[in-house]
Amino acid sequence: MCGIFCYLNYLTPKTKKYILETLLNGLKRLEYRGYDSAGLAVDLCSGDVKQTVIVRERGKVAALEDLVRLNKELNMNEMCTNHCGIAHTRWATHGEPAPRNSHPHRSDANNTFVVIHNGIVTNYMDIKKFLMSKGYSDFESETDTEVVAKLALYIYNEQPSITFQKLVETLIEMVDGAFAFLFKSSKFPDEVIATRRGSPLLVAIKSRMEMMTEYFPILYSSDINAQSRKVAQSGDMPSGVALNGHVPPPSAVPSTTASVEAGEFKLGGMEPVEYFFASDASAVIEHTNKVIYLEDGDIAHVDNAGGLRIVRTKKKHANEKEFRYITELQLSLEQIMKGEYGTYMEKEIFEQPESVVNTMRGRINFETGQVKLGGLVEYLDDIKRSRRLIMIACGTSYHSALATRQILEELSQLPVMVELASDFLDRNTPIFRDDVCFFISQSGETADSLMALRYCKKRGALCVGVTNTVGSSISRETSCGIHINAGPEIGVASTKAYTSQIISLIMFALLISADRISMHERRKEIIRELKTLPGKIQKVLDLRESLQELAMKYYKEKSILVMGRGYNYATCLEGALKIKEITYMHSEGIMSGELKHGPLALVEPTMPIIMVAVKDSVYVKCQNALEQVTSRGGWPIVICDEDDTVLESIVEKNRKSKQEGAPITVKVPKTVDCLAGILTVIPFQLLSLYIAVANERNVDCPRNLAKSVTVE
Ligand code: UD2
Ligand code: GLU
Ligand code: MG
Repeated sequence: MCGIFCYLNYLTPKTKKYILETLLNGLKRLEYRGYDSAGLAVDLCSGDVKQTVIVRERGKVAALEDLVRLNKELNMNEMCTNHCGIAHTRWATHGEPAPRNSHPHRSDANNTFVVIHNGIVTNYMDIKKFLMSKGYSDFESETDTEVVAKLALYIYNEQPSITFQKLVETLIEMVDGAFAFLFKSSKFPDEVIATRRGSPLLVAIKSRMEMMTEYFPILYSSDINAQSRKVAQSGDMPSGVALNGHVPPPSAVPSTTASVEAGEFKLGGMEPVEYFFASDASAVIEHTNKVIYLEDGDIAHVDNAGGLRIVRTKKKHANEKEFRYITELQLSLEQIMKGEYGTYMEKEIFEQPESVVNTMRGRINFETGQVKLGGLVEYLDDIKRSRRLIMIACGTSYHSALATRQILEELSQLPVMVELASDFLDRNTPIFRDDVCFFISQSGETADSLMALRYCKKRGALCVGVTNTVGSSISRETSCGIHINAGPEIGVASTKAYTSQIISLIMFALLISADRISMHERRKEIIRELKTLPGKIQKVLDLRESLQELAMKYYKEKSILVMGRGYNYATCLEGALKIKEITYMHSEGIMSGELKHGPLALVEPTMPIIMVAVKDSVYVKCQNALEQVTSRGGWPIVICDEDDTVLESIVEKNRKSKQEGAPITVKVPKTVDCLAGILTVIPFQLLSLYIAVANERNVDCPRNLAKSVTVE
């Protein structure tokens, strides 16, 4: 994830100072989307040929701002009548945070093509090899993005008469993965092309002219040529927005500023106009409230006459919408920052269908069942030869280790230890050269985990990192590892990083067992389920209203007990941790096999209890635990499979009259045992959020806690 911002002024003279400030402010609004480095590209407007200048810096936007101020090439007073500037704030997936890896990336030393990117190009290695074979070898970064800039130049050099739009159309056909791209080129001065597949992007329009239409028509490149011929022949130009034979939507009012020329929809024409491209509306709202949200496959082009058009290669299906809405934003900046969500935590919870895909992107081939973790390739044989695996972490990351321990044992056939970093160090735990130690940390800076890492390294163990932060201490100090690529997590209570950590560790388990014939069916089943996981996560998120109801039932309570076992024991601990962290309510995750050894004494009709039980190998035991609880007057809520009726009837049987009407179950989609924890933890993420909101807690910054615990 990252922030993309572009400012384009056409026939609206602005100083370079204004342009740079606009770009930097836009980036600051998007900083929550990525903040390990930033960069921008602007043109020198005084010469005959516009020269593009790139400025990039590691760290936050403020660091870039300082560097811009010191830049001798940039003349702050220079007037630019027409200009296109692009800017980026990064959250690295490929290549450590460093100026050379920051965006914009360029095609060559002349900055002929510059590009900014949000997402992951999964076939960048193949593209790189191809480009190298064609003599394009001056790569300056380790990113997946740079190949795209070089590919643009390659396509241009092959067909020097190609249009900018055709060039980008050709290029994106060659790129796999997810992206939002912005292209700028000295071959096409004052123009910009924006396109997306899987990453968000919008274009905002600021014009003196009143825009009467709510619709912006789409052009199809497959029929642009045919249409131009037709218009030329007939000689009379349609006056409305009926383009290329497309019938405008019923209530469309012809726009006063839109004109149709040779089959192209133009906005602006010879009128002054300013455009903004951005990853989200927070960056543009201070300039204009007219926004078009681009969709996957859209290519938005602002040409050097200030015209905007949105082109798609071809129509995919007959009833495809042939226009984009021009949305009038009515939101305040504060509202937009977090999108439709009240807090970052909520946003991050709801991002999970997307973040889990990013974790798997380019790593699982769902057709062949192959799993590839680029970061572990060289060490895989060493790992397979090891004597045991030790997972060391703190807090939520520790729970992700617990959640995956069983599948790791099953698939690797190695003993797996799970350790809290602080306790591991307290014990001076014996570590040997043939141990493989995993250090799991969202930030990659967790002090206890980092110290445990140094301890293990000194003793000769192979150290493997699992972190969300490229360039972090754990990422750098481990020999190898997996970046979980969940995107930046701002809320102090970890949510999407947890589910992505689990997926990363499961991918590792799949990888290490790839050549075991006996595991074949099991692996296949897990891979099949990983594919359907995003949809199932969405289904759990759709339960939000009933969880809100549940929160209203519980928010005044003093304590909540959470019980489960097997794969779902980790969910209980993580669920209870979420409740503690942000609601300040006492909560305890209880291994239900331990009930008789103490916790059962807590059970009484007024004690809030949540039990987790899905149909896996411990289901019958969970059923027994539920009987034990209900027979002592306990009246738990059960998180279970969607087709489960048995557990419900057990609770129902013991229902007291005063409990009439209250919900009994939270039903989640069925999946394979080792992935169920991802689906069962989400109700707890939501429940704790709603309880915290009901108690007016500061959800994103709970008292006494910090996002990244860099002190002992
Ligand atoms: C990586 C690289 C990419 C390219 C590609 C080759 C990064 C961030 N990504 O993407 O540039 O070389 O592989 O296919 O540069 N690592 C640690 N500790 C950690 C996490 C990762 O040492 O905690 C190492 C890992 O061993 C690898 C590199 O960092 O050398 C990148 O790991 P990754 O998970 O981003 O790997 P991949 O294949 O997705
Ligand atoms: N994959 C690109 C990089 O690592 C873009 C990451 C982002 O979306 O910020 O540079
Ligand atoms: Mg490393």
